[in-house]
Amino acid sequence: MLDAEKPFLAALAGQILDRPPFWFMRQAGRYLPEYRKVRQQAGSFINLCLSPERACEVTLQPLRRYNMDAAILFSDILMVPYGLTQKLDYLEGEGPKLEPVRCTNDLKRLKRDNFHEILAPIYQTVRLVSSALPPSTSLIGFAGSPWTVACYMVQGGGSKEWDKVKAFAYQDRAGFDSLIDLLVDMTIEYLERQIDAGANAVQLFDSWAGVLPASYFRRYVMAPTARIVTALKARYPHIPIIGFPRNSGAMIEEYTQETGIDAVALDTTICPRWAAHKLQCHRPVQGNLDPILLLTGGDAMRIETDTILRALSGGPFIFNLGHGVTQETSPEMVAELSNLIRSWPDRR
Ligand code: 1CP
Repeated sequence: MLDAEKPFLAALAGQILDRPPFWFMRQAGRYLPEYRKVRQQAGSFINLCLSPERACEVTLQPLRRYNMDAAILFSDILMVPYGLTQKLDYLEGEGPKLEPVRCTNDLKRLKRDNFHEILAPIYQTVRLVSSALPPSTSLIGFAGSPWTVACYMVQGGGSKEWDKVKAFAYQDRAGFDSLIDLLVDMTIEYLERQIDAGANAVQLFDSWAGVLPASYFRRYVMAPTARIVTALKARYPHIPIIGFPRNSGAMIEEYTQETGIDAVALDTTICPRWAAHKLQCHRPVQGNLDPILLLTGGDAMRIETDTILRALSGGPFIFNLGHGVTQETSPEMVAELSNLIRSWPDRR
């Protein structure tokens, strides 16, 4: 498929389009009644991720409503620890719970031998979605970045402080390095399989990139990202890689220029005009409407959307949110935002 036929890939290749392509992080999920229905039929969230027909269906649901320029594989960043046989559960209303790995000795519990067998249904989902999409729509594969996945693996779930994972990194460098090395290897293989199955681009979600001091950011966010990019580029030079170093503040400049990623996703806190000057001159950017504006709508949402479009649509740009769609969002508000983005050429 030529980039010209897929606006999302054209923007990632550096083209400036009249109407920026768009998709939304967490565009599939609990804010959609049709998702809740399939989710219930699947029984558990893990079951949903590992049932190719159902996962394909929920991947396509938001596109039927809003016709985004890209679909994102329906799965979760924690399927990588699951493939390494770490015990994982998603508790209703509480988020993910894992049996934590807190020291070198605990790492022995992680087994990589059956990784691809365990995750084979995910590759099958990619194949199903890929063959169902129209030629103008792209399919995004994804993984969590090694640092963010390690956060959940060591902490055992979500956290405000991430004290346990930092303690591991600060006290046992060799041990923590070996966990990161394992995650770099598995992430490369995992994304390679998604690309082989039909993903047109991949995104690395680094949701907790912003909690580290600069020196550790370089070691555990930037260096592993660069290793993944180098390995994928060697085999798939034409597959674009988007990095999302959430809340990394000023470090996003170094991250954008030095990891080799093709495009950078901006979190909600990044000033779009600053990004136009400092980042978009180096790489295409994606972002960054505050997803909470989808709860309130009105002038605040319209003005903020146009501010982003005005600042960034003069360069290679993909409209997105600064973080995921929240569960409380009304589907009608997502329709309004989609229409606003589509009608930008009439207002610019
Ligand atoms: O029961 C349910 O329906 C569970 C809710 C849910 C959903 C819909 C979870 C549990 N994961 C997902 C899907 C998901 N997760 C996608 C699919 C596609 C899409 O975007 O439409 C993606 C890309 C993710 C990625 C993900 N999972 C991230 C990175 C992005 C981000 O949001 O920062 C993270 C941190 C996770 C972990 C996770 N999985 C689920 C939850 C509730 C969480 C967050 C836990 C926390 O608050 O720390």
